[in-house]
Amino acid sequence: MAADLPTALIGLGANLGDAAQALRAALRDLADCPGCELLGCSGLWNSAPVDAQGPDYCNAVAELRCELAPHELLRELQRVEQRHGRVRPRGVRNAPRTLDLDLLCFGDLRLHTPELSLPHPRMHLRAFVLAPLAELHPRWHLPDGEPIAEALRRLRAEGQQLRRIGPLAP
Ligand code: PH2
Ligand code: MG
Ligand code: MG
Repeated sequence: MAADLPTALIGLGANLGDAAQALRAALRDLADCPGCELLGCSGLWNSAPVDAQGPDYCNAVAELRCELAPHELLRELQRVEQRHGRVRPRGVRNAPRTLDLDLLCFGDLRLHTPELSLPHPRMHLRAFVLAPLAELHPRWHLPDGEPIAEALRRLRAEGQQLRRIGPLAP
């Protein structure tokens, strides 16, 4: 696959059933998505729910090289979520889920459509996104220019708790 294609960052999360197993299986599914090549992934993180109810989450971040357009990739992510039994109860915000795959960034693209905003508009507020992302890209800067390590310090100081529990990839 051409090396100059954009890379997409995907946030993986789950807090129902065997969440760690779901994230491992989802990583294989991402590697198998048409037009996508898995470049790398973070470890597996355990995190308290942020702005949500239910059990603790498992979270991770994966990086894909991608021939698809952003909306095509979004559709692939939704297909994988559905294959993992994702349901979206009406009227419940951030309901517990068997698998959540969020498109965080697609190269440097900035996009605002009803289905998809890029970069993900809440990623700078979430240590469960930034901690795994910092493993992959420790010198990464948030879209507003803040270094990822500083953003992470800020979120941890605000009380967001998470810990690395092991590798995601075999
Ligand atoms: N996802 C949410 C809301 N809250 N909290 C944690 N710890 N991890 C998540 O993946 C998560 C969350 C909405 O998608
Ligand atoms: Mg999410
Ligand atoms: Mg989602």
